[in-house]
Amino acid sequence: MGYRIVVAGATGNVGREMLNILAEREFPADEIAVLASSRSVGEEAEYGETGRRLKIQNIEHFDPTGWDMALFAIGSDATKVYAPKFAAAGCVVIDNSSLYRMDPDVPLIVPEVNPEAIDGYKAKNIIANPNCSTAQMVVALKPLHDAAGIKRVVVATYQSVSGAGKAGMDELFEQSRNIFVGDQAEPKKFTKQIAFNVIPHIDSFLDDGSTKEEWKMVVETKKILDPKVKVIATCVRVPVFVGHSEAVNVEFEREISAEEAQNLLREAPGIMLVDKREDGGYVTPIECVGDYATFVSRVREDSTVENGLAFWCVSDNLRKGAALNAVQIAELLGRRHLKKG
Ligand code: 11C
Repeated sequence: MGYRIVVAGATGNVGREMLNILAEREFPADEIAVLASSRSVGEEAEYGETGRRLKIQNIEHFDPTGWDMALFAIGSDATKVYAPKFAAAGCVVIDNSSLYRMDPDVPLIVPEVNPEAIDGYKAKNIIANPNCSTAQMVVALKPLHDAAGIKRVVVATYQSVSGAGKAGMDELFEQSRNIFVGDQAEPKKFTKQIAFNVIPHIDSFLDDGSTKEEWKMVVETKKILDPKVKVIATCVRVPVFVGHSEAVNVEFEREISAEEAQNLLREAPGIMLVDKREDGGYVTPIECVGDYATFVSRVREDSTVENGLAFWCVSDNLRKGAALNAVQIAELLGRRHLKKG
């Protein structure tokens, strides 16, 4: 006997990837319901490459009673309406929005980093999935933190336009085409031209001059990895369709060489170390698309601080940064709490 699982937001970038990944990983589902807003009712969603097509149902009229888990990729506003309803009906919500991430009664989970924290899900029947830029960074930091104790992280991100949804991808495509044919490249979704440019601004500005995306990397890393770890982030949008990259500098309590770090990262779950120290011996976002791993390259010592290391990491933001992590949480929940069969 398998699970009855719901995917809400099945027409978006992340919802589609959730269906692909459930199918790829042969998630033991007896039944799958795919939900979206009334606009998409009547359409169908593909269940990965299985050839199965699932009819999209209206989330407004869906009764979650008797369903085991729901993967939500519907944004904070809709989550606020539907997550409490699903959770109260006994269907555990695994939510990709930022709404519940910092709620002390909601575990924020990256299965390679803090799987045991999932045991707290019963307080609200909700589990939160982190921001994409946080997820890949904490997977890479975890084995290094266990070995040498991280004091401080300085990170600059290079985030793809798919983090801003389909509208972000369309804007990069249209602006690039318009520039080639000599037309205007007016910004709509982004605040400045994204084609052939980079924009040091993701999400809204906060009073201290940082952005909400940068704040998320700070507070989510503390909640998932260790509240003692200090983080400063500069989050930048780049003209890449899929795949977030990060340049990370870490200061440790104890000495750790680049070679020790490479050996730890090579063995760590969820990481693929590609660090050849030669032309092309590193991973770029184009190469990570469709993959599950967080790729780490360019590991080296940082002599500007005591016990410092620097590295580069890249991951598919729609997968490890969102849909894959959500499916891994569903698998973890099944193994630890909702056993079937
Ligand atoms: C971006 N990281 O690249 C964002 C997208 O809190 O889940 C995901 C926002 C979030 O724009």
